[in-house]
Amino acid sequence: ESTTVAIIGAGPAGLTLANLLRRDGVDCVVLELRSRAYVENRQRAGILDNHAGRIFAESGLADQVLAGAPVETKLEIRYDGEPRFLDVPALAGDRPSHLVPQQLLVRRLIATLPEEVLRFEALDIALHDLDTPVVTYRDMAGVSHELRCTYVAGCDGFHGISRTSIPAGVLTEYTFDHGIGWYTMLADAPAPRYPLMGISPHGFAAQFARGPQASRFYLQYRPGEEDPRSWPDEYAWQQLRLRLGDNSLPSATFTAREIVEMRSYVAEPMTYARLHLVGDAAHIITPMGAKGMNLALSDAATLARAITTVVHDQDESALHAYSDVCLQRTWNYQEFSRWYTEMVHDITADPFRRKLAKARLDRLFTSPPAAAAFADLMAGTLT
Ligand code: FAS
Repeated sequence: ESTTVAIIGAGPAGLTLANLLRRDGVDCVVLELRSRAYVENRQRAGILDNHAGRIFAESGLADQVLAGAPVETKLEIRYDGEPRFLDVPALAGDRPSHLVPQQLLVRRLIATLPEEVLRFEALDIALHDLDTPVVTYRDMAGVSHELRCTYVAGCDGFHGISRTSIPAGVLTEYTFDHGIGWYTMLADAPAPRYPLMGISPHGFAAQFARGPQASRFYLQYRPGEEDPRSWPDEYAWQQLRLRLGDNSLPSATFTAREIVEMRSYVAEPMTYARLHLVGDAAHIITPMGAKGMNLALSDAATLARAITTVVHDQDESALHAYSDVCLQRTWNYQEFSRWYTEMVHDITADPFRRKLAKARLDRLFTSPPAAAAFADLMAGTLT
């Protein structure tokens, strides 16, 4: 069997790439390790930034993907309980983001692809000879398959097999441990009027809507020093009231609890022979600024455009530039995410650096160019 692009992984990156390629008449096959049900129910990101929304709008997919998705409005930041508001879409020049849960996006992107393109529960996927690629895998019946292709798109996330198929010594890998953990809890507590962040000497907290009568809460903790999984729920509620400056928060039941330790990772280059890494397969960013899924979608759009240009115009220039274009955007967002993390978290006991973080925050409310620069990155920049 043969195809132009073998896409490894049916997450946001792989499914967006498949949809964009097919829109441009380029054939592809998506090989996914897990079942359709597993992939469609994995909850993760919640925000589709404006740039990512435009990717779907420009490819005629907006109706399927964005249908009914609420538009982001203001952001409320309380410093020691003192509320201040940023109208991020307006500050970004009327470029609103959409609130789209990742599993809903994945479900909608699967629905727009014909059955024959998607191969779920593809086992033991292996890449061979990346100059003239062949992908082998086994189906659930135990039958072995061989897929010849012109290109391989490694969309299989951080723990996939694409990046590790690149020979040792080729990649330069960058890792960073932010020294911060988030304890996140789902609860049937009424959603806040706006996405809410609390900054206080007790640490960072946040409350975002997850439907009209549900909220996702976040509490900063210090990995290695604290383990929030041992915290009684009442202590978590007490910390949320303290850090969000909201004594009216009810002690509702937590329906889900999770801890996320903030780490960043980037592998360079994102291309080796005819393998192109896309999304989490190449980089991991903290959820601060909600750029993980949006970076994956931007990589997918860049690769789709590049491959389409080769297939239709025999012009390989965009494909040769793929890695550099995506890495420039990735490092731009890594810097933004770290800048944002330092601004809102209790990241240091050093009083001087705490004053710097406060000055960084105040500038957003006193300097229109500073506020516009922040909003531009929240909306998603083209580079
Ligand atoms: P994904 O990991 O989503 O998809 C990879 C796909 O490849 C999966 O379906 C996997 O099953 C499959 N796969 C893996 N190995 C394979 C193999 N060997 N063969 C075939 N297929 C294979 N981002 C945000 O922007 N905001 C957030 O709030 C946010 N919260 C997050 C919370 C958590 C707990 C996690 C883990 C991530 C969060 N992220 C968030 C980041 C997340 O959304 C990723 O950036 C996004 O899923 C990246 O999409 P993909 O690159 O498609 O990778």
